[in-house]
Order: sequence, then C-alpha cells, then structure tokens
Amino acid sequence: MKVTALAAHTPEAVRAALAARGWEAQPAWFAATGIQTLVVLIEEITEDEREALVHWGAKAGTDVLTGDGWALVAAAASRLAPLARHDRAPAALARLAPALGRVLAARAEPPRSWAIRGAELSLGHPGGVIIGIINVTPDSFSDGGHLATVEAAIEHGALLTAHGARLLDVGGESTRPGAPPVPVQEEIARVVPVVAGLARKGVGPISVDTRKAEVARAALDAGAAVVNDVSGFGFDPALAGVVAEAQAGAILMHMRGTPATMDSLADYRHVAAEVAAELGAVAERAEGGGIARERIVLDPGFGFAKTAAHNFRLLDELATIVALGYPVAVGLSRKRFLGAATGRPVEDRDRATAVACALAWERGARLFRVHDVALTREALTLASATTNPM
Ligand code: PMM
Repeated sequence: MKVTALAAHTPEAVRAALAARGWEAQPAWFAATGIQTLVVLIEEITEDEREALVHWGAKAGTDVLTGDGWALVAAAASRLAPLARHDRAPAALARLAPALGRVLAARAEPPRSWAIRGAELSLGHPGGVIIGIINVTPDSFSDGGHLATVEAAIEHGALLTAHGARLLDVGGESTRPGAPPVPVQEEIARVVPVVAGLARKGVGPISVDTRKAEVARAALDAGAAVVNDVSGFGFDPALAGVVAEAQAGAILMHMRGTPATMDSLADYRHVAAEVAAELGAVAERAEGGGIARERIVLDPGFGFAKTAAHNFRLLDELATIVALGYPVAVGLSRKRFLGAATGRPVEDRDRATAVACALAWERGARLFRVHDVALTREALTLASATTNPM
C-alpha cells in the first residue's frame, strides 16, 4: 500500500491525479471541483436557521461551527450544492439558497474575460491582464512628477505596452492619504491630452483613473475604454451613468471615506469578509445603475482605509473577494505595506510588488495594476505556468 497526500489548495492536483489514471479531462475537472472543500461563513442568521444548519451538518457528516447569529460550514462543494437549491434544501434554510448558489457558481465557472468598450480582454492569458500605471500628477506617492510632459507620458505608455501591459491606466488625481482634491478642469487638462495621444498612436486600450463623471466623459470621448474609480462609484453619483452609456469597462475599488478621511476609517473585525460585503454591494449598485455584469472588475483597494496588517490579511484572504464572482484586480504596486515588510523605500519596492502579484495570482486575482510591467510580467508568467496546465 502507498499513501500520498495531494495538494488540495486548488482542484488542480486532484484533476491531474485523475487524468494520470485515465479519466477524461472534463469529468476529472468536475470531480476535482466537486470534492474540493469549501468553508463558508454564514452571518445574520436566526436561531432556527442556526439549528437547521447544525442538524443538516450532523446528517451530512460535515463540520459546522456556530455562535450567536453565525455559522461556519466546511464541506465539499458537491455536498453544499443541495443547500443552494430551493427544491432540495431544508425549508428552514430557504434564505441561504441564492447567496450560496452565487458562491458555488463563481467557484465552478470563474469569469474568463472582461468586456471593455469595443473589446474583450481574456483573463486566461498567461499572466492575466497587467495594467500599466501612467500617473500624470505632480504628487502621486510613488512616482509623482516623474512624467512631466504629455510626450513623456505617451512614450512611457508605449514602453509599458512593449513590456506586456494589456491596459494603460492614466490618472490625474493623486489618491494618497490626505492628498488635496484636484479641480475637474485641472484633472481633464492633465489626463485628456495623454489619453488622446495614446489613442492616436494606437497604444492601449486605455483606462482613466478618476472618481469624476466629467473627467470620465472627456477621457472616454478622447478614446478611453475603461473607467477605474477608486471610490467604487461612491464619490460622484453621475459616474455610473457615464460608464453605462459609453459601454465602458469599470474597475470598482473598495475604500471607505475619501483620501482625506480614509486612514481614520481603517477599522475592521474581519477585513476580508467586510471588504467582500461592501464590494459586493458596490457591484450590485453598479449593475442596478445599468452596467452589465461582464463589464465589471472589482478591486479590494490595498492601502485605502486599511492598515498594513489589514492589507496582508486581505492579500492572504483574497479568494474571499474572488468568490464574489467578478474578475478581481489588485493595486499592490510600491505600496506602503510592502515597505513595512521589506524595509524598502518606495523607489525600491518593485521586486516586492512582483512577488505580491504572484501571491495574488495564486489566490485568484487576474488583473494587476503596476508601475514596473516587465518585472511583474516575469513573476506572473511563472505563477500562471505553475497553476495552469500548460
Ligand atoms: N491605487 C492607487 C490609484 N489607483 N486604482 C485601483 N483600481 N487600485 C488601486 O489599488 C489604486 C488605484 C494609488 O497608487 P498610485 O498613486 O501609485 O497610482
């Protein structure tokens, strides 16, 4: 007899083990995802629901840990599946079906592409989608003032594209903690010539990093295909309508408050669960505002209303954000918490960024907003070669 422990953090090892023993590709994949253990935290439940879950767990032979108003259930996806079906779930657990169904669907069929204005970006591409940063602000925390002219910004965009960026993110307002707001006309004057120049040269696609509807409209008119809003449509109520009308892609980031107030709002009991819930509500509002689901990317907002400890916990638990079922983008590049771990100053954090991106890839992120595209691409190509069958 021979006993081998399989690496079960993803379904891949089980799939490969079955395939090596003669299973066809598709049944092997379904079986591998079906037996994979899921741990779901179910909150805001009644006492009756809690009892029903404990009862179900005892019958199904699965672990259920509970407390006041919550339960934590660990079971194979195939075991949980009946609870997501109205016709199979115990009547007392009917309220659970829709949300659990969404979690299971996101796990079984993760999004494979992202629809932006006039194009579709494949997420299965080796290394995912690297978003190259073009900051045209005099005061961004990481590279403020580096791109002093429109021409320099356009050249930089062409270089990032040559290095492997599949989207260029042009921003004209610094969002570092305590940064002063930039008037709309000033932001337009910074961003639009760069977007227009890149579009004219055929370099792109282009994303505009803004919280403001007027800036987004001007950038979209100049050729942008994506709006990246760090406020998740929380700052300007008119922005969702502009994005919907242009059929642009949307990157919606989690934050609390504004860059001026966010540091005081970094208060969480369980950061991944709270960010997931708040980001899920952001996505729901965006869809309600007319933005098609396939156009939405979510971003947990590293460094925005989060301490270094929160950022590390969130990076480790990124799969909780991925489980919302939208493509997930991460903005880790040169951020302060990377410096907290490595002791490196902001201008020497690109290696740490590349490693952090690889960790995020492994946890399910597929879009990576970075300054050093070439280095990140190398790390991500390696990460994706490891997790994806070649
Ligand atoms: N971070 C910054 C700016 N824009 N957008 C998204 N989607 N995610 C981020 O994490 C993010 C962002 C701040 O960083 P910078 O000043 O280096 O651009």
